[in-house]
Amino acid sequence: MSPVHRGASRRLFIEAKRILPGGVDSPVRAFSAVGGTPPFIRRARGARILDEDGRSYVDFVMSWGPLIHGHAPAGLITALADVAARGTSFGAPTALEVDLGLAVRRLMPSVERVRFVNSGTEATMSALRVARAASGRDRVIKFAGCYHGHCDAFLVQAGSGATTLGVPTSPGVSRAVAADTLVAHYNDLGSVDRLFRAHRAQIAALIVEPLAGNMGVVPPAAGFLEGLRTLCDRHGTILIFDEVISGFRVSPGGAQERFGVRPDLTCLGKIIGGGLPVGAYGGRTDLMEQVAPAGPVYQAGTLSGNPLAMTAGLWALSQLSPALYARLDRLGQRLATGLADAARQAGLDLQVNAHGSVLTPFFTASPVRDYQSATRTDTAAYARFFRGMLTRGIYPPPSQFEAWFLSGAHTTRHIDLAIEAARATMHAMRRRARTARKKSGARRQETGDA
Ligand code: KE4
Repeated sequence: MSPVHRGASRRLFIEAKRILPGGVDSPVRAFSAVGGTPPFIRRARGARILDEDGRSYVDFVMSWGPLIHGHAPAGLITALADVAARGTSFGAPTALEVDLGLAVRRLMPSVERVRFVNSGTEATMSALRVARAASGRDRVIKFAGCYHGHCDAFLVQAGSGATTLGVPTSPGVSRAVAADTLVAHYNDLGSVDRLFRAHRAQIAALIVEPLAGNMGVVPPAAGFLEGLRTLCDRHGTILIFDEVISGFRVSPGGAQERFGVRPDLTCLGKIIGGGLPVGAYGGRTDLMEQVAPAGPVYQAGTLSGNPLAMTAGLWALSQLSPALYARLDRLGQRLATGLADAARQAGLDLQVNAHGSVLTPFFTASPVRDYQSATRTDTAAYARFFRGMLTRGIYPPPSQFEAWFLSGAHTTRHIDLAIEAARATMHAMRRRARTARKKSGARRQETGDA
């Protein structure tokens, strides 16, 4: 298939690079890992996005997770228009923040107190500060390939865009900060135990994505989360669940409800804002009462808890239902099975890690259970697959190390369109690989290298 010539997006990308670093406001959007020009999006509705060249795509990025109800649902737009007319931000308390805080606690009882912020990064950064203050310790354990936003302490062997761009440990993070960040291996309790033994009584917190999404989707192995809980209890370390992706995604109560492990602190984002900028951190009362002005741990934010974002979050949580999750599970399973079948028919090695409405296809014959196995997969194949899907009107994440997201706006038809596009793309990949091998063989014969 010839590459899509996107005149308007191409012109906009050139112009964007003259004012925005890389032409984007978040690195993964620049398509560096998959090549080509990113479509500039004009508008979206339901499961579809429309670019500036008038091309429509079935969207499996969904703004990287917040849009569990799809793009621009009518109820949300109405609620936002109504509340915006009364003022967008006051810098003063509102009842809406209380309502959303209570809604979060009803769904996640471990969140006894909560503070709203404006992004997942702010949530994780603040949770770590609370843990350090409460414990009087400095060190933090994270996992290679997990991504907790761009706070310095977490940009060490980070996943998501940091891995996608080949800078899992970012320049600009001071050696002193990096020295306090210890890195373990996901689904490997032994690697965690060894860090605890080596840094006894110095570890303030352990932060984990209870369902990893930023090395691609990697579910927790049986007993892994329970083991983390046990080790943290044994060493007096605060267990932080980064549920920015999994919160309200894998179940109404997030991964902590789905897997039955209670963290001390939880970080939230994405769905909690319904598509507007909201993050949150919360958990045990004794910890959260350390946060100013109740306690001495300072954290603040001009637009934290603003009525627009609170309204969007309240609407999003109010629409969560058992029927929605049952539907998302069915559609996620259908897509995962369809991608695997397409690869088998094309004779390509593919592993599809899936959990409910999030999944990641990896081009490899081996299981993907952690960062090491994820980074050994054929990312060039993923890039070819991505370009083929985009050409065929499907918009997956432009990186191997991300999750595909479904929503309540996706239908069986959308899933089947994606599967049909995957079949055609994978067959084309197979044909191209065969042709390349034949040409390579012919060249070797000519030069006598055979
Ligand atoms: P934000 O600061 O981007 O709102 O949240 C940071 C964050 C924290 N924790 C987890 C588990 C996350 O996945 C994220 C952000 N996710 C990425 C996608 N993997 C956001 C997309 C982007 O960086 O452009």
